[in-house]
Parts: sequence; structure tokens; C-alpha cells
Amino acid sequence: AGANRERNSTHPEDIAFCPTFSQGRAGALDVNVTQVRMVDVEKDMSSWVSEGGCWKPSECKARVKMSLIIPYRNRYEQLSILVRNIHPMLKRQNLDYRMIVIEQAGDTPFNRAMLFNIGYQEALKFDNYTCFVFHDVDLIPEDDRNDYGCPSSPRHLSVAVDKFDYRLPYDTIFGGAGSFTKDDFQLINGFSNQFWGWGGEDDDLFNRITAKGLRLTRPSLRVGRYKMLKAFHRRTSKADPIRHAKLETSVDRMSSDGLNSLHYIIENLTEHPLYTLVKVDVKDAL
Ligand code: NGS
Repeated sequence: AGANRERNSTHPEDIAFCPTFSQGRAGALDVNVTQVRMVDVEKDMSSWVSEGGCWKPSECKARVKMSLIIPYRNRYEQLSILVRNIHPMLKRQNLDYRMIVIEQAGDTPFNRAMLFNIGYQEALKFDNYTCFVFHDVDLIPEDDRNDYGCPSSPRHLSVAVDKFDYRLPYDTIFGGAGSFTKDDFQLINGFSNQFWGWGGEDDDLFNRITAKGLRLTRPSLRVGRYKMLKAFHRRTSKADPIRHAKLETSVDRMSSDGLNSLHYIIENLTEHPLYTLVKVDVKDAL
């Protein structure tokens, strides 16, 4: 009887890996970018998204554990639109994932790159994620074949944005949305923490990856399509006036400026129904 019970029970290690995409995947998505209240998105999705913004397949073993990191401040309207569109897509991709929103407290210039580094570190306190997607709050993917599970690394995801007429504006661009395996992100010491205000931090990241001999990969222009949401508020962050000078020293700084020099204070950490929100004070780093 004992042996029989052994045979009949399903051990987690017996379950097969999931296919890259679940059945019924759509390809080109019918993106909905109209305004929506977060409470209404919650009503729609909290039956299957777990608290903190998590989901994982139950019929098969996920290929990868992925953490989606969104830097954020004062863009609640955009966040609810992203949340509404991203969960169904990640589910169709059969990923074991958590969505983490990192909010910068106060009104110091926005430091997008540092918020990504913080998201990476905070994600690893929840689970042993091996894939990280670094994603702006105002970009809505239009094709669910755009793989958020790090099929290659590093990978630029937002290659065809409507604002740029669905073309790549320049060859080395790494802005918008991109992904790294944990090993590759560690290898480059994450992003620089020194870019306050708009621009340059993604170009600095590109310099880091080439310095380490990594090659940026991309989906096709047909698959890597995004809509950029309009800003509902005036932009609060001006361009960083010395960003071009900083780009001259990307490679010299990379071993001492990044994951290993990150300082922040957590003001609040809340597992909301559809995402984990971590509010951080980074002003001491300025
Ligand atoms: C470059 C910026 C990048 C930025 C890109 C596209 O000029 O950070 O424009 O920006 N580099 C510098 O400023 C050095 S976008 O039009 O998407 O806002 O990603």
C-alpha cells in the first residue's frame, strides 16, 4: 500500500516545466489604455492574483522566477492601467512572478536607476528570483510574445514604442523596459546610483554591459511593441544637467557605484492586492 501511495501522489519535482506560453496566447494584444480605478482592477483580478501582486502556474513548473520592478512617484493613474494590462500577459507567459513598485519619497529629483537597484534587493528578500524585468510605469506592452522570462540576457524589451513611430530611436538605447538574469545584473553591479533627474542612466547601463563583454539582445520590432501613456501630471523631474559628463566615467565608476554602494531607508512596505509597494527615502544618497 505504501508503494502504491508513492506512485499515485504527485511530487512537485515530477511536474513538467511549463511551455513558454500557455494555450490561448494572443500575439498582438488588444491593449486597453483608458483610465480605470485601481479598486475596479482589483475586483477583476484579485480572484487569481495573490496578495503582493504574485502569480505562478499550478499545472506545471514555471521556467523561471521573475520579479517585475517598477520605479514610481505620483503616477497612480498610469499604475492602474499598467497593472490591468500586465498581469494577464505575465500569466499567459506561465511565469512565477511578483510585481514590485518602488516609490521614491519626498521631492528630490527622481532617481530611476537607484529605484531599480532597490527593487532588485527587496525582491530577493521575498524569493530567489533569477530574472528581473526593469520597467517604466508608462509603458504598456502590445504583444504577449514579448518574453518577460529572460530568454536571453541582457535584453532590451521596449524596442518599438508608439511615441518613436515604433522604431528604435538609436542603436544603443536601453531605456523603457529591459531584463537581466540575476548573474548578469550582479556582474555589472546593477545600475549607477548617481543619475538624479531625467536621462543618461540607461546609457550608463549600456556602457556597463559592453564593458563586461555582454551583448544586448532584443525581440523583433513586431513583437517588442509598446504604447506610452500620456502623463496626467506635469513632469516634476528636470533633465540631469551633468549627465553627459557622468557618461564619460561609466566604466571607472562601475565597480564602486551600484548594488554595492546602495543606501536607502524603507518608509513603508505594503503588499497591496495587485502589487507590492515599497516606499523608500533616498535623499541621504544625494
Ligand atoms: C537620450 C537619453 C536617454 C533616454 C533617450 C530616450 O538622449 O536617457 O534619450 O529618451 N540620454 C541622455 O540624456 C544622455 S525618451 O525620449 O524616451 O524620453 O532614454
